[in-house]
Amino acid sequence: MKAKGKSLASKGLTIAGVLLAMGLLIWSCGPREGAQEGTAVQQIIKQRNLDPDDVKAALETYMPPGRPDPYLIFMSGGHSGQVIVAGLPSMRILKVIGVFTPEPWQGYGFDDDTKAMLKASSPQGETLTWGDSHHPNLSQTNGDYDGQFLFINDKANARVAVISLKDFTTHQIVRSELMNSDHGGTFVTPNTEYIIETSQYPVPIGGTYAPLNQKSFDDKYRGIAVFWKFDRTKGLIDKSQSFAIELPPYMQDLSDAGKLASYGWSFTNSFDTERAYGGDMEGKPPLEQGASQNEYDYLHVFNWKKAAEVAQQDGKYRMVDGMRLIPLKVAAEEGILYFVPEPKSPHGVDVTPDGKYICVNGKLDTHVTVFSFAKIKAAIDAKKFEGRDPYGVPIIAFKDALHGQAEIGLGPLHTQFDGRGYAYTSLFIESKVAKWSLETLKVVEKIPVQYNVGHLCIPGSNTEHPWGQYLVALDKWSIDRFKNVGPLLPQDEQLIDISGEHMHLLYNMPLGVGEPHYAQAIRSDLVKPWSIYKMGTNALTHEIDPNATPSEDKARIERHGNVVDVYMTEVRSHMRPDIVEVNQGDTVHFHVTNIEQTQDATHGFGVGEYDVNLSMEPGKTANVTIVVNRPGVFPFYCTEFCSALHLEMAGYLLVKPTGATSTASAR
Ligand code: CUK
Ligand code: CUA
Repeated sequence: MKAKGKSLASKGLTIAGVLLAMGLLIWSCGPREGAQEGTAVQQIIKQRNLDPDDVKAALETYMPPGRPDPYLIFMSGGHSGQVIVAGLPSMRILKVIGVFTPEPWQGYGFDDDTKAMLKASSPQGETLTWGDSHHPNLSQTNGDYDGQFLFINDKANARVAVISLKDFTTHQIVRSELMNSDHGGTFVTPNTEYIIETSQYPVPIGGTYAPLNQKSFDDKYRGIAVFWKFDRTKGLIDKSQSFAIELPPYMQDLSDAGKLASYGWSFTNSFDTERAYGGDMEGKPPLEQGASQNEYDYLHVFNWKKAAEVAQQDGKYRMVDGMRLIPLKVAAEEGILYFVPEPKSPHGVDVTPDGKYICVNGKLDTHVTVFSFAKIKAAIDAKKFEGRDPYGVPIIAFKDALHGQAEIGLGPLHTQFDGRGYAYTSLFIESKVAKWSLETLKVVEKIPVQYNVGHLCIPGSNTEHPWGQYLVALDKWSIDRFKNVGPLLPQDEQLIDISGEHMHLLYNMPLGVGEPHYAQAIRSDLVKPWSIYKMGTNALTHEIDPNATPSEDKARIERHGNVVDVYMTEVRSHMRPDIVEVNQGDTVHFHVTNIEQTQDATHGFGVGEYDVNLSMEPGKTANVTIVVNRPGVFPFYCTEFCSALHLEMAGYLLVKPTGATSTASAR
């Protein structure tokens, strides 16, 4: 595979040309100094063996110290279970948000509230310690990003998380017993009315058991689509107003919501309409083979507006795990669900910014198939179907829904839009990004990427108004791109400039903290986070914590039997109280408040051997409970280097064995 694919001659670039173009060679200062600077720059270029493309790319991605990036990109962390936030175009990582996996630096999953949240979303009673985050989606108002919330799914455990962009922390994790894996989420409707989550691997509904044979698979196993209702004022999903739709046991893959022309509808594609389920040691083909027989699978077309109405009508839904479930039969009869044949075991489905077209990426087919929503709607209105699937769902004929097919290349997976009439599709097998025209459906250019590209991300691509300046290719393999750091290689996130007529590669970002699947990027100025917390804020509820200790004179220790409440304040550079003496077996609640209101004056609260670590941002209150079964002396200390006397910001937790003399009485 050719790495850079550049031809200097064809682009007619010279170092001097690039520098001149960037206004670098001639400084605003006098000509003599300018010439000297130019020489110095040229020396660096020579020493570092750079060519004109390198220099141009470096200049386009470099952010001078103190200057923030114009875009923020939110990348899923794959089986790290987290979300990674970076700046574009510098590709500097700004934060890893703890979502489905505990994250000690943020104290996420260590305080009582986030620990309880992770536990409550774990189905087996034991707290899950990982997730598989795939598809981040930014909240929208009128079809554009509003910078308020981010949602993400956990494919492994069928969970959906709500992240507040007020503080870039996870605020809610929900889960429905209806499914136990998801992939077609999270995708939001244009006003974030609903967050779509669809299952990937069919299972018996409601976490029950059914044997795995064809009859049982066909009759008992089901796919599910959940439409989680989002309450924007609370910033939380409202399970009681959410609903689900039962689906045939196909493997539903990705989703996207309609907008403008297709508002009120959503689309989910599928593979394995063969209903294969593996069994390679039982004489059946492995799933990859069994699921790849049919030339067409089914694009699922949902009328979610209609479904929301039907979910309120008595007798049309049943309650499962506290959620309204619309049975498959009702969905088919009420005009909630339709199928359109789609080639062939496709992967991503992406609605164009005008909402008129639905692009299905072929995966095993070399095309992006472009369906017309107007045609789909006309067929539905005319009740023009070519038949029904074995579960009674009406099928719209391929030709009745088709707008056209773009011949793209090998392994089309995901498509993004620049808002200027072009679409960009990742080609996994070719390791290329193809740029093609939405008007002519013809490829205009391909650029090699390194290597095996999955998703792409153009800022604002899934909104009505993509910004379209950059494209990030999220590559799965990086083989020869970076210094070898052992058999587990970093992922390669490649920044590509798409602002001009030709695409050109700007930057390779090695990512060694997770495997991003999808990413979304937003203009930075649209995100307006807090710089500090209001005094005593609970970071999970965003309300004043009932146990907040807003000033040092309120710091205290209260004992009620064998329960001890420690109301602690933190300020540079001490904790109050700094000696906490308890008895073996006591339950100790630490209620810690950072009473600072200075930006970045973050403290920590770490207790060794008891697995406690909190991140205490200015104004935050956090609670952590431990049962002190192990006697001894345990230093606690501030875990964030906050001041010159940070090391002195410490104290002692004394756990007195039964019958011992107390420190106080011995004094
Ligand atoms: S998926 Cu990973 S490359 Cu989960 Cu959207 Cu396509
Ligand atoms: Cu407070 Cu270190």
